[in-house]
Amino acid sequence: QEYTGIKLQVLLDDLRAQPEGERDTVKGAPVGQKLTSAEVSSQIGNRKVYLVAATLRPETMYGQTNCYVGVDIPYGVYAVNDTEAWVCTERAARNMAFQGLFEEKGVIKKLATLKGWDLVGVPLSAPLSPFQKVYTLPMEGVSPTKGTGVVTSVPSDSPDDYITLMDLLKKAQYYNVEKKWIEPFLPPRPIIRTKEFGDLSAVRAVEQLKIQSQKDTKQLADAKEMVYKAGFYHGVMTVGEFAGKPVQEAKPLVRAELIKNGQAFAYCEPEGLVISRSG
Ligand code: ZZB
Repeated sequence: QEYTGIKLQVLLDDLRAQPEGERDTVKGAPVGQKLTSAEVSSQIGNRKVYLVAATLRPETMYGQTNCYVGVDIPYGVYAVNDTEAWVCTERAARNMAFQGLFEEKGVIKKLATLKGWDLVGVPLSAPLSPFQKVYTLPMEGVSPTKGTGVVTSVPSDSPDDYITLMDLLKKAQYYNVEKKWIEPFLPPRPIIRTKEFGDLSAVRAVEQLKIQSQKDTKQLADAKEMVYKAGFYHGVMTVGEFAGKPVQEAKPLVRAELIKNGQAFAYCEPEGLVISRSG
């Protein structure tokens, strides 16, 4: 499976500038506290820190509104070199090391360990997103054994991403998230038009299949497949540099552009080899 690894930069200065009171508003999870703690900071040094998300749909990066992590999933902060560190699962870091993405081939250098909870509320800069700052949010369905364990969210074209945002907003207290991390990014802005679902494929599919929450996993899997197919075979870009082009044409072009700009990289997942090392 060839993914595109998307680099979402942690806005460390913004995080540090947040007043203590504001950082503590999420019960049980002081926002980003761990990432900016003295202990972790000393390990990270002057490196820029990125959450890295694996996607099959680089052409949808124009619609990013947030990033998702699994709250109980263990993540590591891995040194890429002296200037960058990436946040992902250990399993992904090992794959990356063998794919030559880190300074020393086959070697991983872990700077810190975090739980997904430690990342919730962390502000990010996402490439091609119309928003300057997006936030890290919790999602129940994030798999620790797929991709990097970090998922970038495109609610216009991913039913899972859309319904999770709705869930979080409806039950902000239960999920321990701030509405201000969600409300400014809704409703989703259209980025791709399909003949099946019109301008906001994910929203239409969620309505059509009467999906109520992230717990409707069966219907969500169906919706994902329908929206994938519609986007791939009949999607036309309505925003960005390749507006007017079919998705099939835009996909490799957006990918190449992101990689050229240092905002993404090729990341492969050895199929059928994902069973042995979970978490
Ligand atoms: C952005 C995006 C935009 C995605 C979209 C989908 C869609 P697959 O086919 O099952 O491999 N994803 C990546 N990693 C994980 C994970 N660890 N746990 C849960 N979900 C994950 O699916 C790959 C897609 O699943 C990725 O592409 C990512 O979401 C998510 F408009 O990234 B995608 C109709 C789907 N649309």
